[in-house]
Amino acid sequence: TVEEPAGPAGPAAEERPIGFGRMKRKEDPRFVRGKGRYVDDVKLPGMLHGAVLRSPFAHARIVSIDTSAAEAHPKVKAVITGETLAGLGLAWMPTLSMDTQAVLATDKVRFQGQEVAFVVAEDHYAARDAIELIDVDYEPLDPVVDARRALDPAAPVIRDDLEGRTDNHIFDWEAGDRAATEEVFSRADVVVEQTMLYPRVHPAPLETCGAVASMDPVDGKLTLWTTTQAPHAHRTLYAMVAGLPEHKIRVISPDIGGGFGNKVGIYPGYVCAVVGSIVTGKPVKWVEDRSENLMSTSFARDYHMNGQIAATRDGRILGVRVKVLADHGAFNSTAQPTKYPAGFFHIFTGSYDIEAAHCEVTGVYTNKAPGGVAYACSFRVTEAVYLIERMVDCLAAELGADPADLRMRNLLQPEQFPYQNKTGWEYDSGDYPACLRKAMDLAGYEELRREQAEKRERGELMGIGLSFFTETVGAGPRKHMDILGLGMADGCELRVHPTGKAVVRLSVQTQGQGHETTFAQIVAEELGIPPEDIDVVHGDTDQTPFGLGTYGSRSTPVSGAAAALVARKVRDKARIIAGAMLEVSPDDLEWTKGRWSVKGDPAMTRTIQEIALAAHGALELPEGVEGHLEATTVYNPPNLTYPFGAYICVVDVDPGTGAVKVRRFIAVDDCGTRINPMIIEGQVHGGLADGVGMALMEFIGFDEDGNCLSGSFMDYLLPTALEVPAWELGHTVTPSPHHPIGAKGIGESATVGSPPAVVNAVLDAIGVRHADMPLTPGRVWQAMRHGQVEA
Ligand code: PCD
Repeated sequence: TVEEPAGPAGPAAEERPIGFGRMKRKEDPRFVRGKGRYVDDVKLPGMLHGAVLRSPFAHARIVSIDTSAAEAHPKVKAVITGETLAGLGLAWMPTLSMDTQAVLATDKVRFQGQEVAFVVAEDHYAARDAIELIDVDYEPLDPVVDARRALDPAAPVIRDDLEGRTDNHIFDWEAGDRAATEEVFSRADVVVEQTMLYPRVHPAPLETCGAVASMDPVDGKLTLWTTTQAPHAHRTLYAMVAGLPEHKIRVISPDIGGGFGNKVGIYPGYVCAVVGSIVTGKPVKWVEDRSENLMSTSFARDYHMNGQIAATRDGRILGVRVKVLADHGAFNSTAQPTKYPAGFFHIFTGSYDIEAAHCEVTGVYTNKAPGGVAYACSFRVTEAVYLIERMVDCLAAELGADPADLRMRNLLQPEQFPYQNKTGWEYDSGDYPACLRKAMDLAGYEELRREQAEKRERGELMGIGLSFFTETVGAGPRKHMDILGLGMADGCELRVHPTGKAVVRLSVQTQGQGHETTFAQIVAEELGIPPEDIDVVHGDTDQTPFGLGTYGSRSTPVSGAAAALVARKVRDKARIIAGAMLEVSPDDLEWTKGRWSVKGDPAMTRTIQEIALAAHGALELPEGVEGHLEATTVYNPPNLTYPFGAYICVVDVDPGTGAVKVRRFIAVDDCGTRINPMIIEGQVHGGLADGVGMALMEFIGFDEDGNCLSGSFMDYLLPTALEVPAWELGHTVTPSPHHPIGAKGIGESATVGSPPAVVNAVLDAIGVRHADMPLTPGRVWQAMRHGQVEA
């Protein structure tokens, strides 16, 4: 492993790491030259263009649809409605949560922006013009907009398509020990209760969702270029749903301009593109615009939470209990492993050594877009971290304790790992106090508190907010986790060519994380082949082994392990071949990076490149050893990995306007063994910006009729370089004991950990116990006047 040099540029070319270390991304020459190849760049001969007609109403009965004018448009090739699809058995599709979702509405529309019809035309503009020519007669119905009213007996039933449905209830779920929790609450000196909303937000990737479907009428093979984070899972689902033979489907996920959970699910537009291609016999492209993306594809969060925390007077946390009302929108298409309808929310006990915990989650339908995706979040861990980190601050306020002291007092201790938490998770490793101490030192915590006290005297509002988070990433062990029955193990293949260059084939798919670099580094670390000599192939089901895809920061924990193990298999085979080359027993050889040498005689040595050539050459191989140098593996993780971190945010609030300035942000992350520190820093920077965005400006709002108020970037505000400070990063390294290279995920840590730090800082500045995100100037101003604001 190369020492991490200072400065962002990393080592000069001649010092580039053969393995882990700071190294510029192999994919960037393509991206910075504008040579990436995205779905919308795919242009096929004779390709047609599709557009979706969407519902203007949140809830309405469809009386009739007249497509005749659209069909008469000279450039239109097909108009597809729910009725067309019903004829093919495709009007409804299964969701990731075993619910059903309308591909194109047949009976009712259930959210504003829902897909009603699909037009295929010669060009994109004609398709867009023609959807305007479709005449739909709607009979508006009362919508259910507020999840807290969804279970009112008088509330209209949204999913009357489901047999026997009389209400909007989806599921009840609980975790932890209710009785033990009641017991600790009954003997607590202090109980603090707080209601809070984690508002509906959107992943808002730079590239929206889209697909190009090409059904070859001759060989019956469907090729689908699509913005997917999970190409193999998508292929299998298309096979199951559409009844197409799986080997006749090829899903290609080319360069993807950001996923963030938005590209995990299958959207009606993809299915329509496929049907459009089957109907017209031509390739069909569908790419949604920004408003369609914000209004109809997967939202995230929307958890109404009521938390209670119990403690002793001297600040020992005893227990936590939570009730959640989860707004899942019109179709339950939340992404999470089957067993967990509330995702990994039940890790809400966070990083603290507590005696008992219990949570109850109720999911409901509302007339809003479906989704509930894990936006930069391993299945609801974001909501969990927000809940506990806000509750700890509420407790600190109640006790008059310093939030850092209170956390330090209750953090799990290094000797408690592996730690079995009270709701069923086994945390693999950690040194939490060291991490928090490091963040406090980087921040100059004590000095900041002094500065704050002085400023308070002058009427200046400065706030310091902390959060300490534990994530659970790398889903997951097959025996506990599947999505729609597909187990969450990942395949990997490695082939070393005769000249010692290699190709590694992954089941996961990068959306900007830098897999072409880091997976080459993993193989390089294990085999000593330089990363630039290792090609990473991914995102094409015809070219790669099966696996469940990239989300929940699972690529490094699962596929990263597979890549290391497949390289070790190759290394073991290389040993036998090296033995034959050197005419010694393989047992007499020892490995140093890149070569097998005779123990005690380092001159007797063969490099991995020499061995690769011999493996393909004329050398007589030992009995039982096949030629060539390659291997495959499937990795089923024994546990998830538990990255963690300590974040400190410093804000200044304008007492006149409520405007928040994030002045400093200190983030100390621990993701175990670090493959590429430069990429890790990029991941953390991105996630911190996400967190500041959610805390201060992002949310998908609705009016009382269910009109979406956040359908463009004029209303859905994303943070820019102007709203975020220069991040101050640090790290600790606590390897995962069960991962072959000790690595944990990092991709989502900062998005998960940062919102509570920002919110805690703002509330600390204005001396208010709670106000719901996003803390826009208006809300902060209101909170300063009224003491609390709930959304
Ligand atoms: N790493 C390193 N080391 C360690 C770890 C890690 O180096 N220890 C690195 C790797 O290799 C990569 C990255 O880092 O490259 C990341 O990783 P991870 O953690 O494993 O993760 P992944 O799986 O790969 O990815 C995923 C994530 C997610 S999930 C999200 S949201 C986001 C993140 O990722 N997204 C994105 N980040 C990012 N970035 C970008 N650029 N883009 C995008 O889209 Mo979800 O669930 O989907 O919601």
